[in-house]
Amino acid sequence: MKAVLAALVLIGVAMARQNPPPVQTTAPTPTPVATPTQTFEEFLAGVRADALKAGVRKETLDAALTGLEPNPVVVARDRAQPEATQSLDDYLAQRLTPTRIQTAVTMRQTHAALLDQIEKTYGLPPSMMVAFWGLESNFGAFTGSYQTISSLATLAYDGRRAIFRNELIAALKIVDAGQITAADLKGSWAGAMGQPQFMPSSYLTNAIDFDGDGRADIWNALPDVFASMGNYLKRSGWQAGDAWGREVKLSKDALADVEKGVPMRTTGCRALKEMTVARPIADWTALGVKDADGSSLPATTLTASLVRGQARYFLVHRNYEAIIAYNCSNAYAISVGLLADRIASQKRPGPGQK
Ligand SMILES: [Ca+2]
Repeated sequence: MKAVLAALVLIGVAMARQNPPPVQTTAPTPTPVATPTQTFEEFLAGVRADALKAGVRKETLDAALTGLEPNPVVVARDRAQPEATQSLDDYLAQRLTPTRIQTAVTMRQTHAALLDQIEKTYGLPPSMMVAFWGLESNFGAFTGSYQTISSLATLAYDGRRAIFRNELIAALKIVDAGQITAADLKGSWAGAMGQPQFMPSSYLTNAIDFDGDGRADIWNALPDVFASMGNYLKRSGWQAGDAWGREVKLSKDALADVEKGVPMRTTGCRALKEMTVARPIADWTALGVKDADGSSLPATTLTASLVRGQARYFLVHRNYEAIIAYNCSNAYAISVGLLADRIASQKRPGPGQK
């Protein structure tokens, strides 16, 4: 699960009865930061003992943990109070810039053969892989330069959060397996790694060595990057050939009827609780929901849930929940879907065309 990062980066959007509240876009502190009663060295000794029990070799631990210090920059980032708030609508406007869309279209063309090949294995369309890639790491340009082991040790120690301690042990397993050296294991300050921004536990479950060189290199090898994303989505329930959802229009009356007649979900991660239960398209049509261009909703056997911004509304299908499994945020997931649509709608040049 990438939920660790999602819990930190709360870019959810609330589907409240009134106007949805604004969205936090910087990382809040999820739990009060306790003053540690252990020294950092004592903490590391405990991690070391647990990692050994989990099968990590002594030599790996010696190399990775000796001389490790908490990173004060990570502590500062972690403790920073959220500064900005942003609605779903503003988030979309900021993320889906003409430059990003154009780059995405170009990247889809540049890597067409590889993306098409990976789609055959995992069922995730190239437009989706490129959309995830673009939003996670700006097409691989920004993967984070923090030492992952140091970041996770800092976060686990400072505030005593078990979730980061588990991620730290997962990171040590990755190094122990020879996937990458501890020095090259880098990512965001919060521990998300490489071009798909996987947490270490997610890497252990989902990363794929698609080019067959013996390492699942999500930092540098595009075949591994795209295949790992495809595998993640497939494992999260992505159904090949299904749509993710679409933007829709609701009149004021229709919105009032939806609020009266369609309950919100009560289970799942935060973003899922911010959407309605799933209903057949015929029900949404009966409630007065229209396609974004004002026409009737297209027929589909897929059920749909409503995701609501301040002025923009979306009906989403089961594949949307696979995107949410990658990052539990409606603003994020809608961005991925819309960007993928923009990529897929671009006609690729045929043979002999430029
Ligand atoms: Ca590889």
